[in-house]
Amino acid sequence: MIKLVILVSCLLLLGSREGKAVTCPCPGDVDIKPSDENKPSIFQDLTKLEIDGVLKYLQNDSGLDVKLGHGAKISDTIIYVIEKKPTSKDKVLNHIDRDGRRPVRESRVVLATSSGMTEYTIGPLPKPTYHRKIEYPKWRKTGLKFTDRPFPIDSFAIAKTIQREGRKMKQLLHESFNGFDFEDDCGNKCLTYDDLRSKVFQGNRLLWANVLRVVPPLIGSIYGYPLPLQILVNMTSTDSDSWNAAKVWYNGQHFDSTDDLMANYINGSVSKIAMSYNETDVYSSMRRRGTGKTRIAKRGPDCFPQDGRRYSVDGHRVKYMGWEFEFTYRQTTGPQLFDIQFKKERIVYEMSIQEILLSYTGTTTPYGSQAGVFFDSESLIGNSFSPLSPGVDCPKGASYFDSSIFSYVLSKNIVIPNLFCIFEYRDDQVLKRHYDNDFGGGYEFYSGMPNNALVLRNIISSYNYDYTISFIFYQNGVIGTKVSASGYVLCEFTHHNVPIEDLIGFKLHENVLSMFHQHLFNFKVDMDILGENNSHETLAIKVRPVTHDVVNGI
Ligand SMILES: *[C@@H]1O[C@H](CO)[C@@H](O)[C@H](O)[C@H]1NC(C)=O
Ligand SMILES: *[C@@H]1O[C@H](CO)[C@@H](O)[C@H](O)[C@H]1NC(C)=O
Ligand SMILES: *[C@@H]1O[C@H](CO)[C@@H](O)[C@H](O)[C@H]1NC(C)=O
Ligand SMILES: *[C@@H]1O[C@H](CO)[C@@H](O)[C@H](O)[C@H]1NC(C)=O
Ligand SMILES: *[C@@H]1O[C@H](CO)[C@@H](O)[C@H](O)[C@H]1NC(C)=O
Ligand SMILES: [Cu+2]
Repeated sequence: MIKLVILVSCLLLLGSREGKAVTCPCPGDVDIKPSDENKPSIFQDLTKLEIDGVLKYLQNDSGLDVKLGHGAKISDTIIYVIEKKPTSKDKVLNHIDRDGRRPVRESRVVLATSSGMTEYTIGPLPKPTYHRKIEYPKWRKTGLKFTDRPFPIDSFAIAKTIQREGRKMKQLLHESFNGFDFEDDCGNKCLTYDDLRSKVFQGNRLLWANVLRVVPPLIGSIYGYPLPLQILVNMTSTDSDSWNAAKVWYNGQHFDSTDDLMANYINGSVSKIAMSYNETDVYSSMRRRGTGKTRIAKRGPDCFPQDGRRYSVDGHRVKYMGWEFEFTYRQTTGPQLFDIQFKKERIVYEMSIQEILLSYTGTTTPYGSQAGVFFDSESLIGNSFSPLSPGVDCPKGASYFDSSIFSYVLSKNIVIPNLFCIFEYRDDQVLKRHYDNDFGGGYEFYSGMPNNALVLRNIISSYNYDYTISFIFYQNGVIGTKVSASGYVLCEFTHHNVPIEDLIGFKLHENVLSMFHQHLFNFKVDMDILGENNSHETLAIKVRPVTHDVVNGI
């Protein structure tokens, strides 16, 4: 997790672009029909028009007193989620398979208020006239209180609190970290922080912030420059101006407040540290190191359609060889596929990401050792989008698709260019083959089939991480899902004298420890093979004696 300021500047950049499929400079046509904003398909998430309709209703007709944008205070009611309310599968199938009534499109809206999180159904779309509060399920005894609210909503207030606390420590910061500080005019000596997750402890809403150096130039990342300073932000009050540091950890010592730390620092009862900073010794995986490996500058191989694309896209519906499916993008969970058919038979009703989680363990710092499990859905997977870069994220010849989504940071709908890409590629291995060897240097027959497949790709950039998610459709009816992780690891400060066997993580630089962690990706797959009545069977293997006709092995 990192200061939201960075995220917002990207959003603004992206928000200004609009358009549909981006074509590429490759030979051949691609049959793409843009989707009609006025006629979204039954599976499609909210269109721009529908998000605007819900926003207008919330602001002007609902009486819910929502506040929009940066002006909103923590105690105000703000909009966290506006997405399509899932339509029940029965109703969808009744409409698409049995010509039944088209279900009403409604939205699911989550508001963050000073008393907690509340959820509403707002409809009908695109011009809502009603809202219904959704009651909590019976198993949940209480609603989600203020202290339970997702901390990414409060990123600005957290940043302000840290800056406020940081100012009180200016002398310590300058002496310990070569003049780096949290001031607005910090120039090229600025501090920032990352945070992993908030936790509620004895009714208090708390978050450890790990102080980092911003290292110019920002090619690469701040994540790898942790300092021996961490701040426990107390976010319990509904008035963020009263948020403060409930604990401060400095160079291995704990203090109850910034004032406490500073009083002890000034009278000399604190063990100090002075971290040197060498501007030319900047380490980052995103910087080119050394000279190129090839003697002649030649480009690597590429993959592109030889005779034009073999798929077509109508709105959000893709057709490729025997395949047909629909894709959409949801604010809370990101990419979703529906109605996946092979040879005109539906085999999957829905396939989607539901959660991406991380479990962290560090060594000795409070942030690292208390990190625990972080759920990406808390900052909304769909809002952690990443436009795809043609030729890098997807091969030459891919088709790109934009999508609109509600941004809780800006309280408005934004259009994300190149959110999805589609391309056909050739895997390096054959799909099937046989060489019927006659063992005399010849063969009876050979047959082989190259493995061409269609890929629908989307990349989730959740703060420091980038998850490339691919849905792959093979010629033999197999569907593959593939996720790969890139980006930066989160790091904590480590003393150079900690023995290597005591480190829970990998040492990347003298005082930099990349914490041990695991990534877990949770997909939903609703398979409908030969109808909707699926069954599940487990086959256990048992040993039973069998008498063979052969005698003594003859
Ligand atoms: C809500 O109503 C006000 C005043 O009637 C109007 O200025 C504003 O544009 C409306 N908001 C939206 C989102 O339509
Ligand atoms: C956090 O703040 C709340 C309310 O402002 C206060 O009651 C509580 O004592 C604080 N907790 C800690 C650990 O300082
Ligand atoms: C320094 O100040 C702190 C806080 O006022 C106090 O607890 C501590 O005893 C002082 N130490 C010395 C060496 O004066
Ligand atoms: C700073 O780092 C560079 C590159 O590693 C090195 O050549 C130089 O000697 C360092 N300067 C100091 C003052 O340590
Ligand atoms: C599926 O199961 C339901 C409930 O058991 C049953 O009523 C229905 O006839 C079944 N449908 C098919 C196609 O087997
Ligand atoms: Cu990782």
